[in-house]
Amino acid sequence: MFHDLVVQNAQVVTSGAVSSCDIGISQGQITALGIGLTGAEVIDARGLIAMPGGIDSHVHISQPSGPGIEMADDFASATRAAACGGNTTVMPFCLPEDGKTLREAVAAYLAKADGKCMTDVSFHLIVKSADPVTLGQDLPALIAKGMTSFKVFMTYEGMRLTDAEILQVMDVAREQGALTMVHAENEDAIEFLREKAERDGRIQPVHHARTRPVPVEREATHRAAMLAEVADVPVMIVHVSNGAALDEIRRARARGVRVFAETCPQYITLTADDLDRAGFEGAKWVCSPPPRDTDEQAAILAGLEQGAFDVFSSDHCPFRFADPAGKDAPGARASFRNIPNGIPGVETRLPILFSEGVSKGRISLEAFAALTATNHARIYGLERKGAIAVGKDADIVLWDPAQTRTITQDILHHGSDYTPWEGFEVTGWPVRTILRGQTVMLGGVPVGTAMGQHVARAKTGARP
Ligand code: DUC
Ligand code: ZN
Ligand code: ZN
Repeated sequence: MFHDLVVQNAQVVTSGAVSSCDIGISQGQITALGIGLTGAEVIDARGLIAMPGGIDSHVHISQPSGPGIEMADDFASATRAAACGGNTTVMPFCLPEDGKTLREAVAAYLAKADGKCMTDVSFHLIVKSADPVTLGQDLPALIAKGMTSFKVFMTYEGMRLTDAEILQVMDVAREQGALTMVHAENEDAIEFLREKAERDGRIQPVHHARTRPVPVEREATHRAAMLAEVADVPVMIVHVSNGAALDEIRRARARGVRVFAETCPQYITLTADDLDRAGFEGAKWVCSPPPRDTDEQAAILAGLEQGAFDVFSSDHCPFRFADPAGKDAPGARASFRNIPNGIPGVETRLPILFSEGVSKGRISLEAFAALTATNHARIYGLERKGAIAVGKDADIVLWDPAQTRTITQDILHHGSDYTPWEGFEVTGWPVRTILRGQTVMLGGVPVGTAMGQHVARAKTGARP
């Protein structure tokens, strides 16, 4: 068979194996794996590693973030950065603005993304109200359209649901074949600590981290797993930041609860000390849960090595630093409470895990593929994505495992005006990203058209 495109001589990685072979691609799909394949176009990938294109199943793009606050990325800039960081699919969240239904919000997001994306896109939903229209009409209709996962919050006034409401949402997930994702932090405990801190004049960015300590995440993680046990559904605990929360997940799994776990680059590379930089600088690292300390980093790395995590995502949630519509929001210098939560990271997620995980000998290439692509596809129902296998979309990223780079703002493509990893050195860098057979990044430069599409997903809720 003569293919449209052949990637020759790469070391090809899937979640199950590594082998030296060619990849044959026709009409945007992988049509053969073998030796000596021929095609109209040939990419010589000798010395490179071919991985499934990264799937980042936790990103925030153009999400409403409060009056006067704007995210630093729209769909064009976020997916350009994603493609340059080796990703071929991103999964942003769809959050309804006050007074809008979830279905109206989805229609608005689809319109914002349409024709702008350099990667494929597939939306999760955010359920911030357990009202009858959301539970009885919007969720079933949107799940039927392939948006088969939704996030609920245990923190943030105006977003958080009570335990009773989370159970109701989980029940819909159970009935309809969707997966519930939980942001696990105890809001009442945070507010107790936050009020005390403010009363004492502890208002600097570092107090964001000090008022969201490990126990508030540990307790909420335990509660989320218990609610999933009661509702008899699988659950995804997103952005796990510390060993105690991971232990709660392990304990729940040991008693048979189906708990998936996600962690992110910030929890293996950053600490709360980053929020303690001089003046207002620490606001650059304000995200929730906050980065912890080096012991917790070690616990998360050990979890990655031991296979305790299913997915490694960025939680890309970008704000500009020097901007009153971003980190320097009105009131942000008067209290950490008013600093928008989130950091950019969609472009740096894969190099950080490659470097900290693969290059440092902590995880195998196969585990890297599973953590960055294959498991995201399996858990969230992206049936054509996440593996280099015949019949899958030809979503591939070529890595130079020997290339060392220093991450700096000026090599990145996101809309933020800083990176939390300024000066961070990595070994291993993505050099070409291929989306459905078309190159969208070459040598660090975005190329081609905005060919990204919205991808409907299969029903979810599989056992971990
Ligand atoms: N939770 C997220 O998942 N992302 C950014 C902020 C937050 O609290
Ligand atoms: Zn969250
Ligand atoms: Zn997030």
